[in-house]
Amino acid sequence: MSSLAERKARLIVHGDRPYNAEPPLGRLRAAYRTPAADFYVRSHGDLPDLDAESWRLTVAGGAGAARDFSLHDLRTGFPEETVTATMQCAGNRRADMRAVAPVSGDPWDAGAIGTAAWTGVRLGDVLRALGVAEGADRHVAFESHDRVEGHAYGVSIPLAKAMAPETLLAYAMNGAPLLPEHGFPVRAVVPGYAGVRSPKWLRRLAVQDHPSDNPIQAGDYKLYPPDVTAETADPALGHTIETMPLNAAICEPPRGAILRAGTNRIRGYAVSGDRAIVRVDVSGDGGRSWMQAALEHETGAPFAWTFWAVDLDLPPGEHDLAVRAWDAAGQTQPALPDDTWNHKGYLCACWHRVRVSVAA
Ligand SMILES: Nc1nc2c(c(=O)[nH]1)N[C@H]1C(S)=C(S)[C@@H](COP(=O)(O)O)O[C@H]1N2
Ligand SMILES: [Mo]
Repeated sequence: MSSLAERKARLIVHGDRPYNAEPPLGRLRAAYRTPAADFYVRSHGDLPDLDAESWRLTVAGGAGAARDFSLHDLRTGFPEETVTATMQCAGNRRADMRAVAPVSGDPWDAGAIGTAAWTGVRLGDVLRALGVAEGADRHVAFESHDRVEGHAYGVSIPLAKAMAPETLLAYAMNGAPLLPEHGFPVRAVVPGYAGVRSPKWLRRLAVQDHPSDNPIQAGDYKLYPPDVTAETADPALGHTIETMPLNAAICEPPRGAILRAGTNRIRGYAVSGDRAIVRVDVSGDGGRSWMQAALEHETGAPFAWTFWAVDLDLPPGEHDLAVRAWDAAGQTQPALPDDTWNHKGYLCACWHRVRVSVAA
């Protein structure tokens, strides 16, 4: 295994402490399953250094007393499941929103996303074994080992999503133990939801009748209207970001590329929280005309992204490439970042545009 420093050197680093980094888009598009070393890292505090042998997960809120599980208990007590799913930060593509007006947070390009085969046990299997009753208006609140401004990192998800078959307590990514920066030894994987709801470095979880009151859940990762500012934002009125919207990005060629005249292959990804991608349109003229891309999607992986590719015939000159995807409900993406601008820069899902020039 490479060192964290070696992996860091492969990525575009937005910050060292906390460590936040994303891969170059060409490399992101190179494999349907993103190698762990190329997978974006989003952390809010220092990376905890945990030992798999002594690690325990406390689970509370079932029929009886709270119980502790070792990694061995999880692996031997429940069937192993693998789910290929995309993880995406709510701040993915924030840089495009920042071009409209200032926003808070790191200026992620379109690389705060990745897809992996996650292996672990179903969270629902663990909860059912503890006698957790399914019911409306209940939540699973998680607590992690990392600390963010004096608190343990904590988020929650609705109990129904925790019980869904795709939601895992994962200990492996693409067949290898989780890397330290991706949540070793055990993290939650909540497919279709913003990455923030997939806590890494788990320590405790509890079934309760209210969402987590941790600041990450109660205060952050809320979607606000455009007139709300950092000063006027009331988290109680913001929409809690869970399922991710339809999105797409051009990964190749990169912004500013100089291409040869003639046929050029344009490639990227499209993704939607929980709906299928049915069509991807690509434009070589800023959205005046569109061509349909060929789609590549893994069967049996409803929460994984769709890869797309199209050959465009581009004459010499400057060109604004653009992409927009369509989902199974016949919906598509807003044209401009202005349409959904918010001061936190979340859920930037407008047409992705890449300016290139074609040499004469
Ligand atoms: N404990 C903990 N879990 C966490 C975070 C964190 O800072 N601490 N960041 C969240 C966010 S915002 C995202 S987008 C994903 C990123 O997962 P990755 O770093 O493995 O790509 O982890 C989530 N889980
Ligand atoms: Mo995130």
